[in-house]
Amino acid sequence: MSDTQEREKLFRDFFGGSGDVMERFDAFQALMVQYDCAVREVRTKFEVLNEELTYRTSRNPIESISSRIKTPISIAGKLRRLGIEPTVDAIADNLNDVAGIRVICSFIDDIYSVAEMLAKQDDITVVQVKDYIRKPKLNGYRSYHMIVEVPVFFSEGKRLTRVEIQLRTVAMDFWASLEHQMKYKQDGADTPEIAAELKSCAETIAATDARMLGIRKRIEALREQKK
Ligand code: 0O2
Repeated sequence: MSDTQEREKLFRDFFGGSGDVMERFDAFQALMVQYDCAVREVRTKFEVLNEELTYRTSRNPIESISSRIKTPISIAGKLRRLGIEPTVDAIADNLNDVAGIRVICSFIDDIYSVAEMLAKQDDITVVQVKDYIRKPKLNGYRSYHMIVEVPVFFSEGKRLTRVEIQLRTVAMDFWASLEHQMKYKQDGADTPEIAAELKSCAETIAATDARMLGIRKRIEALREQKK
């Protein structure tokens, strides 16, 4: 089965209902193209910032960027969990994280710098911010989440599109990736001891992040003195 045939089958399974299924499939494909273009726009914005800052400061604030578009199954599953009938219109109206970008920064202050630089760009509207660094989740999860709206220019006009951005340090990403693999959303295999151990690891990692930032600042101060 080709990729397109597979997506069409998933679409029929999960987005059933009355009316012409091919028409709804086309609308779904068009919406996914829109999200894909929005992700590419925002990703380019981070790449441009990274290149400019690397050139200006001789160190790169961004280590890596990854992005993804939610799969049809995941989209349908989330709408169902929210108690919303899975239709194409419901996706854009109710989901903020169909298009997602993860930006891995070198140091904690880089996260706040690049987030602020992005937010200041005049074609970006910040819809929501969740600062899980200043206020970590109870399980120890740390990351800076933004939902932004970006215009995507198509032949017939502009479409404002939401993109979820997660910014974290390399160290925060190490914890979140392993915790995601082992535990996140996998109910039933948890004990208070495991939760406490994971939280303790998150705290050790956060303390190391803070120390690494302190070391960088000391090195920078020494360099300044020598000038
Ligand atoms: P996945 O599998 O990564 O795609 P929302 O569900 O987005 O409407 P929520 O949960 O309040 O509402 O959003 P939030 O807090 O901004 O978290 C969204 C994303 O952050 C998750 O996406 C995860 O990627 C990540 N995340 C949040 N909490 C945790 C956590 O405790 N551990 C880990 N490893 N990641 C977390 P998804 O779509 O839920 O999951």
